[in-house]
Amino acid sequence: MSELETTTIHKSACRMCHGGCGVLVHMTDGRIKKIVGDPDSPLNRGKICIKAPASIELVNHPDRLKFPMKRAGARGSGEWDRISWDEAYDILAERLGAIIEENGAQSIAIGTGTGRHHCEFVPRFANALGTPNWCEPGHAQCFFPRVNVSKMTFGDLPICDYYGDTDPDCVLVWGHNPAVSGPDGELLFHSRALTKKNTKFIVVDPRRTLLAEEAEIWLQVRPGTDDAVALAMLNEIIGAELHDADFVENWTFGFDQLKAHVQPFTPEWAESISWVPAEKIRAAARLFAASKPSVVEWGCAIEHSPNSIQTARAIACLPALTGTIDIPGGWVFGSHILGEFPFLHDRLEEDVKAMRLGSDEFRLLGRTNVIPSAHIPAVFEAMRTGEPYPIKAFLIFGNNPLATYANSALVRDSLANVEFLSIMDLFMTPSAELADLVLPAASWLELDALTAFPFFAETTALAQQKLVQVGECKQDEVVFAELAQRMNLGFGEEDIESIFDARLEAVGKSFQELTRDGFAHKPITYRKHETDNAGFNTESGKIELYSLALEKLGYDPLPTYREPPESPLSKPDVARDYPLVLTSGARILNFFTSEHRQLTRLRRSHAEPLVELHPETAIKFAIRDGDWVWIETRRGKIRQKAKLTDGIDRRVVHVEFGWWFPERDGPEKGIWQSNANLLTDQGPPYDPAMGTYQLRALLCRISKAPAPL
Ligand SMILES: Nc1nc2c(c(=O)[nH]1)N[C@H]1C(S)=C(S)[C@@H](COP(=O)(O)OP(=O)(O)OC[C@H]3O[C@@H](n4cnc5c(=O)[nH]c(N)nc54)[C@H](O)[C@@H]3O)O[C@H]1N2
Ligand SMILES: Nc1nc2c(c(=O)[nH]1)N[C@H]1C(S)=C(S)[C@@H](COP(=O)(O)OP(=O)(O)OC[C@H]3O[C@@H](n4cnc5c(=O)[nH]c(N)nc54)[C@H](O)[C@@H]3O)O[C@H]1N2
Ligand code: SF4
Ligand SMILES: [Mo]
Repeated sequence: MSELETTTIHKSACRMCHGGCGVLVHMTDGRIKKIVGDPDSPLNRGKICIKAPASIELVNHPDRLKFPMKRAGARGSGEWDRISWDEAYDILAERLGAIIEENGAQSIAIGTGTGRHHCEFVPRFANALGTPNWCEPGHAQCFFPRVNVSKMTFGDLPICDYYGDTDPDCVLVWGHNPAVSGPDGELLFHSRALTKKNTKFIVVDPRRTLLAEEAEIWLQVRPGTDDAVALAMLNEIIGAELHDADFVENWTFGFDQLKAHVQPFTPEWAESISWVPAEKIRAAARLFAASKPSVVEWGCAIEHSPNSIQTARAIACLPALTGTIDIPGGWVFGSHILGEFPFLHDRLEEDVKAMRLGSDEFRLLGRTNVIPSAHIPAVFEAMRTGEPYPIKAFLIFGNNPLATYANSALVRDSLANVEFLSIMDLFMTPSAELADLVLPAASWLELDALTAFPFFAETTALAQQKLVQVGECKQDEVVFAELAQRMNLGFGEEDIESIFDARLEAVGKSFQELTRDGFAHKPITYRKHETDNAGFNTESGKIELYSLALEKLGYDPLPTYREPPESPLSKPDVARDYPLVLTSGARILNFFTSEHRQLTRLRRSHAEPLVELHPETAIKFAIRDGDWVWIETRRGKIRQKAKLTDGIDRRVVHVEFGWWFPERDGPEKGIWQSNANLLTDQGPPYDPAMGTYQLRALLCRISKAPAPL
């Protein structure tokens, strides 16, 4: 280092996944040199994963989109003209203005992806624009089923208390792999650390994960049948009177109804459905009931099936029965450090809200949801058919729709039908190649953001600060405000710092002050329901084993089982041709959704997409470890490389999701080769309340494939 160079250290929060691990960013003469964990962060306490240092490569990557671009040739031809932001805003204002005038704002759909820095600003922008139709591939099938179920059952979202002096005695890990996925970043480190302590693990997963290896009990469930297992655990706990009778009596509502309801759902009944031996289900129920404090780590696998709400409801009833709620080391409610986010929901008139696609049928998704959203299949159908009204424009801010929505071929056909497609992204993805306008997005080191973690519990507020500028990249939030100004929307025009400052009033700091400190923390207090007999924020004031909210919406108030729509039991005729059960998308440490495939540091140790097979299944099809394998469903056919493991059932196949190959020439960049969503289905049936479609329990067949060219 020359004598003139100066190094400064800045606090920020890593956003290479949707977590927010506190980090220290070392800068020398305006360049990022090093990213290390912030030991002061109450969340990750100095730990980071391999993705955080790879951010430096992301910031400087030669393939980054750096300027707005407008399509020059035919759609998907890969021909682009560089334009200025001014011109981009002119195009947007003109095209959107014309659609609003002719068809109404509801004919503009807004898309985004999961939990990134701007995720709350996207529905806010949709509201500002006047459209009820915003969507993201992870909303009905990721986290929001859990959030909504929690609000309806407990009045708030419980999180696992890893933050105080008491460790959980038992962790019930359900359809979740936090030791890899985070997913709020720091959970990765907490879950791994607990395996070294006395905490016992029960893991419900079709694959033997790192935590399953360490577990007291591993329930190797057939994909998509978690509801049956959870109901049987309720049956066992209630039938053997293992529940906390005092807690149930004082703090829950509907125990007698639940008791009568779960009587038929014996562990033997669940065994015949889920392939999990009845004795193991009993043992898991008994261990969970005997442990206090205990927690549930539930993940998105329970939400990748069309019974997402009732599956989450059945699981949520378990800790309610054992009374491990809001106690040290238990399932606790957060401290909600920030003031409310200004979503601008009231900007939409009731008749406009009523036009939200799919909201008549999926009333939890489209109406009472904590952030009401449109039904994805209905949005794509409106693009294709113009029914019930046309979607003329789709504006996407951070989503690669061909990679992450179900049934990529249908998605492609739907996108081809919209008159105007605009995509804002860090890179020219295969989906962005189909757009008319592409906008360059700033990465997490290039923007200011305020986020509170864990999501919806908000014990810790984190500031990200803009440290570098790449090309003409902008952060999405700024684009929303500038576009709102350009279009004279009269809503959503404020600068983002004023929004951050308003949310931080409760903390007593400005955003600038938070930026200096990196974070603000509000510790969790316990047994809040006992304080002044406050109870729970539900209609009955108690934990609702019987959900009055669901009943009011016209859905089952008690948890139910529903066989996956394409399974050996529900479609035996299809199973004759497609005899294996397919699941998809278990998270990979190196990547985030369809991201990071271009970062050499992360790609090096996971170069190709892998399909997991049992060695005996592989022998049947003459497949060896490392061979390319065709995986085929009734929707499509892809190739991934065989990874043989006896940690998966002989009847089950797991494919990775999110795969495309940024290094390939041509605009398609290999999106049609190994992409799991060529196999999945967007069709009905959906979760009756949330509209969830099926990503993880389908029927497939396999065969040996030649290596792709
Ligand atoms: N590194 C990294 N971290 C991530 C992400 C990423 O892409 N990469 N993605 C983020 C996102 S969007 C999310 S939603 C979270 C997801 O993170 P998690 O909620 O942990 O979910 P997954 O890892 O997708 O899957 C968890 C487990 O579900 C199992 N599984 C598959 N089918 C079933 C089933 O039918 N039932 C049960 N019980 N289990 C099943 C898989 O074997 C897997 O081990 O991670 C987030 N964090
Ligand atoms: N088969 C199958 N499909 C799945 C899943 C599965 O397990 N199996 N998981 C589902 C789940 S849980 C989820 S949450 C979704 C995930 O779906 P998404 O979160 O939508 O993920 P991506 O499609 O990878 O889109 C993210 C895009 O945003 C870009 N990006 C990153 N940061 C920014 C930013 O700050 N601004 C902008 N404008 N762009 C940015 C990235 O480069 C990337 O192209 O996928 C779902 N799809
Ligand atoms: S877990 Fe997520 S937030 Fe934490 S360091 Fe890794 S990528 Fe960053
Ligand atoms: Mo997700």
